[in-house]
Amino acid sequence: MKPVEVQSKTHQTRMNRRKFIQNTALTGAGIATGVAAISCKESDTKALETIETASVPLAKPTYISISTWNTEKANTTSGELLAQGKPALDAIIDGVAIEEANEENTTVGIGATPDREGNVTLDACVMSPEGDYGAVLAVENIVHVAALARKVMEETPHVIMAGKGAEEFAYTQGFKKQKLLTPSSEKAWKEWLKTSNYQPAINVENHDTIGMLAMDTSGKIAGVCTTSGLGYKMKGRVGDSPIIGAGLFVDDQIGAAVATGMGEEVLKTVGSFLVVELMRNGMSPQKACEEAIHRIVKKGDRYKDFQVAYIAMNNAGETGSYAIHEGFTMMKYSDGKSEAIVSDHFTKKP
Ligand code: SD4
Repeated sequence: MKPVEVQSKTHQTRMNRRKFIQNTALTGAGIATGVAAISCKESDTKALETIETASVPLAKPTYISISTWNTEKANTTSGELLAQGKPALDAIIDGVAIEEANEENTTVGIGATPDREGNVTLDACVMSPEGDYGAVLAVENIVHVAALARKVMEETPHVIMAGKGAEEFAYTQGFKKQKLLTPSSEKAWKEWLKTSNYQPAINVENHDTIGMLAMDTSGKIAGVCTTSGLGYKMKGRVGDSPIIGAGLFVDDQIGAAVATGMGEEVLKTVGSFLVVELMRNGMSPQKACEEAIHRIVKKGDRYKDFQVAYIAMNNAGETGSYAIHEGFTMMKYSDGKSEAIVSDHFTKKP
């Protein structure tokens, strides 16, 4: 792949201009960089008129990484790679690998909570700026399933691989076999067996599915989601996280969204695709996340017992997040600064 530094200024200018015009046409918000306005030709009169009448807010950040929950180390790792000019997809795969290898995170990678029969099965997917997709479902014995999903995308004629087939494919790609059930996750599972009460917690702050979206210095957007799914799920259960449009969706021309929480509800509303389509129709990332949550809560009262949250970014560098309940945080790293953004939520008292 062409190194980012080598991409000519002309390329970047062209891209910024293209993105700006498109964004302006879609949102009317007039979010621009100076470069975009300067580089417009006469043939773009219509777009220029919009530029001239629109207010021009702060310049777009040169790169951004956002992630679900308090996953600061992972998100900062991604952000710092972006700062070095690494492509968005590389940055986020390396970023989420931190949580996949973190034994204390009981919902991702090694040390994750198993299904009710004691098997740790992982789900992950990736989407590239080109709109390509790869996913693995219910994979055992492999820690870095996000990287494996990327291999499915890049090295196979398929987009989804599941179970044993995905695991065997991993070994052909040089992944190591590793036991994912740690002494502590095994102990917790044995405790759980005493009651076998299946009650997914509303929030598992600091330790939950990690979804990450990034825009790199050339303006390209990629996304990833990696998880062990709901703790003590039925054997064979797969959630939203590895499913395109539900757990993750990226359209580099518009933006990207990723979900966390009760996957069954995200699947039924095709949540991440919905967020991106709402942005395509002019909504900000924040409003789009809010509308996607409203689609879930308006179905009845069941939302009182589960959490769902979305994070999103658009190609102008705006970000947003929204959850059903209090307690969800989005990490954001842009232009050298890391922030933990406490998400607004639907059940907030007026
Ligand atoms: C799932 N959405 O498997 C995942 C779990 C999750 O926060 O994100 N938990 O349903």
